[in-house]
Amino acid sequence: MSMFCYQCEQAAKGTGCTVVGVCGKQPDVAALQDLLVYTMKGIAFWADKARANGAKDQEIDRFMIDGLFTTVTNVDFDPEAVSKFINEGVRLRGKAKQLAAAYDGAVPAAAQDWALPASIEEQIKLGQLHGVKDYTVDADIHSVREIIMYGIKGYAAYADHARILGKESDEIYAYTHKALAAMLDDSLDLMANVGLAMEAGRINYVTMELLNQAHVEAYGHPVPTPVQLGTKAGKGILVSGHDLKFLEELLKQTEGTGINIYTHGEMLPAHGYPGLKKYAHLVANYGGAWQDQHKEFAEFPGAIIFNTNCIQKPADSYIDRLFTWGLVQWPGVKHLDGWDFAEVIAKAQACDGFADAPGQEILTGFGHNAILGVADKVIEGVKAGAIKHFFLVGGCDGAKSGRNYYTEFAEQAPKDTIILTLACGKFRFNKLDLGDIGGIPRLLDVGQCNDAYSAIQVAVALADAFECGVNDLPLSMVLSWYEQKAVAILLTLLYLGIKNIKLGPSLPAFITPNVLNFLVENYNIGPITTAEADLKEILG
Ligand code: FSO
Ligand code: SF4
Repeated sequence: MSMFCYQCEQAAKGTGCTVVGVCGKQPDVAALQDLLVYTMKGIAFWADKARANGAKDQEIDRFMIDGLFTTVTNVDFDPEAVSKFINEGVRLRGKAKQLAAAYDGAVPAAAQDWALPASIEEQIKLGQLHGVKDYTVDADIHSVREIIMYGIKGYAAYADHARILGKESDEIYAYTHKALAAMLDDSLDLMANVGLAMEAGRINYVTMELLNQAHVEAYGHPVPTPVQLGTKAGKGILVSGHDLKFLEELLKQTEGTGINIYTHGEMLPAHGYPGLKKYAHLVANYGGAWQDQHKEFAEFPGAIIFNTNCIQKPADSYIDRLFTWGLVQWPGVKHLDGWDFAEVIAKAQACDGFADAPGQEILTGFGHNAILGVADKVIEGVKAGAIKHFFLVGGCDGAKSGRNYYTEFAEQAPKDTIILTLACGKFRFNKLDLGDIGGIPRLLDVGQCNDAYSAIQVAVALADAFECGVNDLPLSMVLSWYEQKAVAILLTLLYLGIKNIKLGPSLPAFITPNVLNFLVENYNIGPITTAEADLKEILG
């Protein structure tokens, strides 16, 4: 076995990638990411002890978030970049140990003073020893540890976006150290680990809330906004990822240049923010979800830049027009550090650009503020029987054919139901005309995956209005997962006590039968079947 990774829904054969990642991750990068995670557990051990003595360190705290986000699916494919992180991690492990000076108990291997080999080849060998297959506890505890690890990786992405907008929370850092340190403590039993997993759900909620605050303070509450799917005459830059601050800076730097900015994938909801939509050259959304990038990027006659996942192996047809920024990296793709986008702008100027070809318009911008702004109408609709049920059909998209389920679900949902959606899975059905109920569109795009926070606010407000619990509302969650941010969101929903979630297109490879039973017994979580059967079951 040259590698082992099973952190995402694409895990080969439903069990794990062992030769090369289905995502394109090579065994060398997999081993280096494993070594980085191992290094971070060592840092966490000391940082947690240091915090118990009241000693905190901003450099260490921020490093952990960046390091974890780096190992999320479809983010960093560059061995040199991951190796740099490990080097830095070993230095910070020493710093954390110094801060925890008074400790003289037992020290787990990851936190000891192991030296990092200078060559990347030797680092890869070391990484191969410390992957997820290397565990000393029973399989169920290991499974829960992996759930926690992926939940933390997921919220690390959101914490990174929030920090870029100037928002940090010590609660997030404290839990991250505590939970990673707990992964080195074999004395913790299964239920202690389950408790830590629920806490990861709470911390993800805190992180999504922080990011929501950061977005709203910077750009205002999203408002319902039509988004053009066609093209406009002129040069263009396509922005993929989740980072709104990046988009704002690019919009500022391209103002008056004649370059039009197009959003891709999870950047679509950016069109709903007053502070971003005010730029006239933010013209349209181009293409569908991340897994269609090969075909769509080849046809985009401009520069393309990723500011977060999901990047795929670039094709020769567009690699010279492709850029990465932030933590996303692919060997051979031009990476930009900092906030000067002159190179992307120059590339866009040198490309052909588009002709005018207006297309369909779709709606976005239904954050909780917008939906709750018409709460009276919604509540009246439910009371009068015009709205029978709400569905949250949200989550990630991916390449598997079983994901047609979500399109069929949206198509077959009865006309007296409303569908809230978020994240990139929406591209399966967001061009359908589902009509409206008394002026309220039947399909409401709440935003990015992190805007699960907004969907939760809507659910809680409805529960308050009807004086019941969220589980008693005529609301069902039908979720699609792909990578670790979805794990974080699922943990949040479980932490909030939400039951009866349907999950697809397949269940995670890192969940053992016993852990799955626990989730079924306590939360009645279940796999999707067919749209027809699930709708029938939900609607009785
Ligand atoms: Fe999708 Fe990719 Fe937003 Fe993920 S673009 S799959 S869950 O990174 O984060 O929804
Ligand atoms: Fe496989 Fe997913 Fe891991 Fe990539 S991230 S190696 S596709 S399990």
